[in-house]
Amino acid sequence: MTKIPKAHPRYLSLITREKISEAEKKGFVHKTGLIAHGRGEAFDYLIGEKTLSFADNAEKTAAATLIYAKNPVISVNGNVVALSAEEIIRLSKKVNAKIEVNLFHRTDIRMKKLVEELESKGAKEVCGLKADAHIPGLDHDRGLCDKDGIYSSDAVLVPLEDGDRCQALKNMEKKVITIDLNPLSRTAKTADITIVDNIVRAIPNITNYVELLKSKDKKDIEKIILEWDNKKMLKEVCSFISKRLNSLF
Ligand code: PTJ
Repeated sequence: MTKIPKAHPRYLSLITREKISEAEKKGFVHKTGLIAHGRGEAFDYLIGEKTLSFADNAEKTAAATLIYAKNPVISVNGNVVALSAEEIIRLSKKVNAKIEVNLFHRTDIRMKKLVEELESKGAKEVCGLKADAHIPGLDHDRGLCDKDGIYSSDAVLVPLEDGDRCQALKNMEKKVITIDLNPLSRTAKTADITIVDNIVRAIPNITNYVELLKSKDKKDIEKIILEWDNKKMLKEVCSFISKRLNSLF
């Protein structure tokens, strides 16, 4: 790994970039995952590289949704494992969610490597290898899933993907939460709850909210979920970005 001095003004961003680059060398991240990461970095710059109030609210609503769900699943791809494996495992244990590896560039080798990586870091039940079910309407490998994983879930966290799986999961009447720094992505616009934040900030904050909300009454949890307006939030994000850009210079 390239040595990055702590005093560098872009230290955190450069460390995260190194993580992705190392994970690509190990075969966890697909080479196009580097492009996906760059897209995320650009949007993170636009929001000021911090968790804004609309993201914090979305993270709270995501926590409520995962607590409320009977059978929640966290779907992970190469980038997600590279950046947030430990935090994903911690969250999955707090809300009793399964973790499922679901890849666009699916190969047996990548699937096995990612499952093993998660297990070596303490994940108990990692789905994805069976691929004994199919999400209707998807004619690429993201449609492959486990019957006792994503297929039978009622709520799915689908971070870092811009595509058509979110709509297909919604067609199956699942509640879909995404984490995507790009508020304009297809997934961001389709999900029930979109968290416009960097995954490295978002997952720990969702876990904190799970700890705060877990002891609340079911009615209070339902209220948080019912009050969420995703479209309104996305409009607020776009308006925030445009105002921020206008006031910078
Ligand atoms: O591992 P695979 O084979 O499943 O491949 C994964 C790809 C690269 C296909 C997947 O990451 C992908 O769908 O890439 P896209 O289409 O570029 O979408 C990724 C989305 O995640 C983009 O909208 C980015 O803005 C966003 N993003 C990237 N990095 C982060 C992020 N959002 C939050 N935090 C990040 N660190």
